[in-house]
Amino acid sequence: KPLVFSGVQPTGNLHLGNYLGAIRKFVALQEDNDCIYCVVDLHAITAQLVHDDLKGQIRSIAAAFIASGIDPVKHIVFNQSAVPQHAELAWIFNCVARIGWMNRMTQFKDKAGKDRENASLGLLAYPSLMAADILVYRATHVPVGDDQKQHLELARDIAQRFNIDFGPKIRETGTGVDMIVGEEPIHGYFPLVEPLIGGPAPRVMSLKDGTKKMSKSDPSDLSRINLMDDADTILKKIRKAKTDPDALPSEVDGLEGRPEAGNLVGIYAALSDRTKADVLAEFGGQQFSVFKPALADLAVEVLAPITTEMRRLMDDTTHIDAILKDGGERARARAEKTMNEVSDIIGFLR
Ligand code: AQP
Repeated sequence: KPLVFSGVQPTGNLHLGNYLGAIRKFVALQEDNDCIYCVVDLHAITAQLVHDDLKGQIRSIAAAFIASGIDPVKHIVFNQSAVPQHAELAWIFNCVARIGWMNRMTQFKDKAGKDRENASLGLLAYPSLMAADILVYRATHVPVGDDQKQHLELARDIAQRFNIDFGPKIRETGTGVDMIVGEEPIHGYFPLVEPLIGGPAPRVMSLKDGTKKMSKSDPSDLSRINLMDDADTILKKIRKAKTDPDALPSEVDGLEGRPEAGNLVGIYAALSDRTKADVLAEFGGQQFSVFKPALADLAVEVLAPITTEMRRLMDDTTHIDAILKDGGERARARAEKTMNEVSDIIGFLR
């Protein structure tokens, strides 16, 4: 079975973008794949070192995974810091990757802001740790939102560079797979990961500005729908969402140049497992005064059972803690095997 890996940072309340862009895909992929889902707490300290209740945040992301339908027995759910091999492989990847590659990352530019010299070194090296998260399991498929595409391309670059630099040694140890890089067949240890991005809302945009992604760190809570929002709050946020004065078009082309309208239609389509064209066939010609309440009802219908289950799991965290402990042990056993092989390929004496 293909091996799927993905992670979510415990950096605040999960929102509809995290759910549609990531968690819902995690759930769907369980059927045909071997899945590892991680709460990436080492990533959480890159932009901000001190967090009020990091342990609580870690548990709440794990609770969101379970409440959304991830099976922690058939698959693996754990937190990153419980498996030290992620940081160990990231160090090696820091030596494989080039500073120029990191400097080009748009997420680094956005998060570092104008005062780049003052950003943490961890924020710059974030994609190196992300590559290690995936490749320490030699995972091949990574479901993420569209905003992570550039980081996954970098993970491929790192894997390729490692495979080329250690080509002959990999051949000697015989642990790798054959692959074609350009014209040259390379016997490579690390697979080249495939991003799984797609659907009608690969990037869910802010409710206040259709050109900005919905984000946990947006200071306006009205810009996003949180997984823990109650029905009244969801209704209020969708009612207040920015739109233009025109009715909805009947065809997808008519959404061109109307980012807010396109976003709401995309959200509706994703929540109802339909295409945008399908949604417009139903709502084309209608005003937002009709479409917005329908969207709010749908969002409440999909999110309410998840919210209720998350609250129940967070009331007594014994169950979540047991899941994370068990997942951490199973993940560590796999990661250890990779690190032993990588150390051997590099030539460390252990
Ligand atoms: N707006 C979005 N639309 C679609 N997918 C999204 N994701 C995040 N925002 C959107 C996807 O959610 C997964 C987990 O994200 P994360 O918490 O690890 O990192 P992030 O991308 O930094 O999330 P936020 O909400 O935007 O947090 P801040 O504000 O802290 O930067 C990833 O798969 C991501 O693609």
